[in-house]
Amino acid sequence: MNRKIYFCGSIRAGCQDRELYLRMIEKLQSYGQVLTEHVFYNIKDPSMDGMIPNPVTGKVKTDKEIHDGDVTWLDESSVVVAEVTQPSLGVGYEIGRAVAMNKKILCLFRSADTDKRLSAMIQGAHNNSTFIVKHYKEEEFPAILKEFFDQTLEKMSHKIYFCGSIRAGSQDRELYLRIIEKLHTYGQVLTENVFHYEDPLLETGKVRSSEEIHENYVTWLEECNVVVAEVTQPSLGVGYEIGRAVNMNKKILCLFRSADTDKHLSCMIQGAHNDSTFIVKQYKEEEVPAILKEFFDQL
Ligand code: 6K6
Repeated sequence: MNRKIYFCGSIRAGCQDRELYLRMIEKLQSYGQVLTEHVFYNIKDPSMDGMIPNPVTGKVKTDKEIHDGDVTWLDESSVVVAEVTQPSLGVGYEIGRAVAMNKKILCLFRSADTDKRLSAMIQGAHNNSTFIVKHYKEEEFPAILKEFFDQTLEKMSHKIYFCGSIRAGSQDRELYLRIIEKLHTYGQVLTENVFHYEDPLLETGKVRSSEEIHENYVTWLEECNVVVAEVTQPSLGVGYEIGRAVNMNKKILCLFRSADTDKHLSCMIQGAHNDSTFIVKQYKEEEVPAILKEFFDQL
């Protein structure tokens, strides 16, 4: 399963719920990979936080390394699940960052186990779709998770065909991989493997003929419902894929970084923009999450 889940729970603010967090993480594992699981397995009390050496390097992480590593995981994840009964600055910070990153968020509060009220900044962010707050008892957790992921799955079930230049120049490969990572929030990216290999001919460990590659990719194009194309580096293959996708009535998003090139976008692409099924966006990389959200929300 490709889905990456970021679980958060209090550490320095109080680790008394650690055993509960571990039981929750275990349940979460049937829905995806829990990126932060080892944090809660390793830490037994808050005084040990920041003092546990890495088993491989023998080094203890600085707070800056912990912060930067966690923010990278947060960015990689598509779903955030936070146990918010024990108020924690770190968890509040993670939730705030996650909202800004357009993640799907589930906050869980055991009102019966505390005399405190949940912060209005969390309770008030509930919107019944991307930000869910649930007051719960532990035995209700499996049903809450099922409902949350069933709804999330429905919204995240797109089959996406991503295209970017390969033989015409693969200098944007790292950018493509970052866009693909963001696309995972919305569904499965059928074509992603080819961009993971520096030499795409070795994608399957064996060299494939152009005919085999063409047939394979046209099959995926038929299967997908959405095409996202990074079109800054002009590529015959990408132009071909977009042309075929139009005839197959796919929803198409073309992304062009005008500030990073002295070329103009082909008028065959720019001129196909119709503000509904064929969208062309001039963009900067930091705008990708918001552009994708707007595009997928309209589908
Ligand atoms: C813990 C276990 C092994 O090494 C550590 C070092 N500490 C942390 N490692 C990773 N994430 C942490 C650490 N301390 C806090 N966090 C993040 O902040 C977690 O993702 C929690 O969700 C959140 C807890 O914040 P505080 O303010 O309660 O500490």
